[in-house]
Order: sequence, then C-alpha cells, then structure tokens
Amino acid sequence: MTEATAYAPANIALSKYWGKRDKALNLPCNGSLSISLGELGTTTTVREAETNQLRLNGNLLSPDSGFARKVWAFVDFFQPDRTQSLLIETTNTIPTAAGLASSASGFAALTLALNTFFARQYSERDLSILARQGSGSACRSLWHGFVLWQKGERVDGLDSYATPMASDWRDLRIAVIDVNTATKKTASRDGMNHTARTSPLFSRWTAQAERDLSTISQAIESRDFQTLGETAEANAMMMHATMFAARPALCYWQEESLTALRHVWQLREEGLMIYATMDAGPNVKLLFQAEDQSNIRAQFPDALQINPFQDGPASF
Ligand code: 2P0
Repeated sequence: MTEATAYAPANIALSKYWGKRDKALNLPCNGSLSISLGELGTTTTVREAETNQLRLNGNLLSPDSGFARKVWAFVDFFQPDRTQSLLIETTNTIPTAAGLASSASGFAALTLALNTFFARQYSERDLSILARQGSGSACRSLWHGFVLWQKGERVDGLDSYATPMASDWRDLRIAVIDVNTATKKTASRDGMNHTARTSPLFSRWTAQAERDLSTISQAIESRDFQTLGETAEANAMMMHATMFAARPALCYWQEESLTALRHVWQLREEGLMIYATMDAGPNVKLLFQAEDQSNIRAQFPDALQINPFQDGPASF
C-alpha cells in the first residue's frame, strides 16, 4: 500500500476517564462511556515519503514538537524497524472555535490509517488497545454512537479496550458552548496525574465513576433521557470537584463556564430537559433532545449543535 486514509469521530464522555493506573499504557482507574460526534473528527492520510513528515491542518510540524514525538513513537507500534519514511497528513473537521479536543479522533484515525497502510488487519479490539496507547480516550473514537471503555484488570492492558453499544438514539442532541479556545494551561495527562496523586477525593471519584457508568449504560438501554442527563452532569461535576480538591487545586473553569452552567440550571428549573457536561477545559457541552432544539438555539444562539446519529462517514 502506498497510501491509506481513515476518518475517526471526536467523542464526549458522559461518564469520564480521569486518572490512570498505568501512565505508560494509559490504563484507567475506572471505565468510561462516550458519545461520538458524527462528522466532527479527524481525517488522516499516511503516504510513502523520502523523509518523515507530519502535517496538522496543512502545517508542517517540527519533529521536536511534543505532538510529533507522540505521533512518531506511535508509528513504531506498526513499524518497529522504521524502514519506511512516511508523510502523515492529519486534518480536523472540528471547527477550531468549538474547542473540542482532537487527540482522541487524531490517534483513532491514525491507528486506522496505519492499520490499512501496513496491511496489519488487526481486530477491532486490538485497534482499540493500540489507539488507547496513543491517547486514552482515542480507544473510544474508533466507532460512531455510544462507546464503552472497560477499565480492565490486567497489568498488560489487554483487557482495557472499548466496544460500541448497539443503541441508535436519534433524538439525542449535543451542543458546545465555546467559552474559550485558547490552549489550556494544564494538559489532560498532567492534570489527571496530579489529581490522582494529590486529591483526597480521588478514590471516591473512581468508585462513583464506575457506578455512573453502569447507570448511564442502563439509561441508554431504556432510553431514559432524564437519568442519562442527570448522571452525566453529576459525573462531570464530581470529576471537577475532585480536581478542585487536588493540592494545589486544578481548575479548568472560567467565569463564563459557571455563567453557562447557571443558565442551564435555571432553564431546567423552568422545566426544560437540558443537562451539562464539561471536560478538561472551560467549555460547557449541553445534552438535550431533538424536540428542544429550537428552544436551545434561542437560549444559546452561538452554541454549535451536533446530531451524533446523523449518518456520517463510517469508521470501519
Ligand atoms: C474523557 N478526558 O473521558 C476525559 C474527560 C478529559 C476529561 O480523556 O493522557 O487526552 O492521552 O490518556 O485521553 C482527555 O484525556 O488523556 C480525556 P491521555 P486524554 O474524555
């Protein structure tokens, strides 16, 4: 194969991954469950080349940049002897203004493109295990829809991989309120390690996160939007509370984050079925149903609305 291209969607966790039991293998302390973002993701092409080159959104990256080092180390999983030089072109279809992390879709698309390029024909399970080693949340980005990453117990991580859930919940909607897209101060990797090491709430967090995962999983099966929304929001708040309790405190929020959350809580008091989640940044993501789409647009006119089950490019 002289060229291979693959697409993978970004994902938002409804029950979060925050804390590793093994930093080198990205093995989590608890399982997590996400919803993929359809057409918002990453397309990656791998080609034969004279020298190794990495392009991100059209720009050539220095081989010394942190991201380039991670990418080339990842390529070694597929080509340990480094005989073939490669041009890797990776392009995000996520509007930069949405401020959504792209490392998950980036490493998932790279995993799929390398698998085709090197004609490896790895199983979906093995691809998820490989993607996880590029970036933990990437193991969930190989599929559309709801995806569950089981934490696993083994020290080699061979039982820590993601699987897609059968549900096709077409009325589910997501919106992203862009609070601030400036580069975040603390990378997720450093933030979760700091939290695991210093937050006295950490063990409570991992135990509750496992329970939330199970509650959300059941809510998806029974199409219980209220339970899904309440649990996803509570899970995100507890993850951030665990970070606030770290020493020193870790806070990804900005003033506008709390303003947006208060807006959500007020609307809910008025009877609107809307819930919020937040990741390792200040943006607030909304969960709601198709019937409330125009209402949400009126309340949050600048938010990017996403229909996760709209037909997007297939990943496998
Ligand atoms: C998640 N996040 O479950 C959580 C919620 C951010 C907050 O996964 O170190 O980029 O590469 O394994 O996957 C972001 O962390 O971290 C993340 P690494 P990753 O989506």
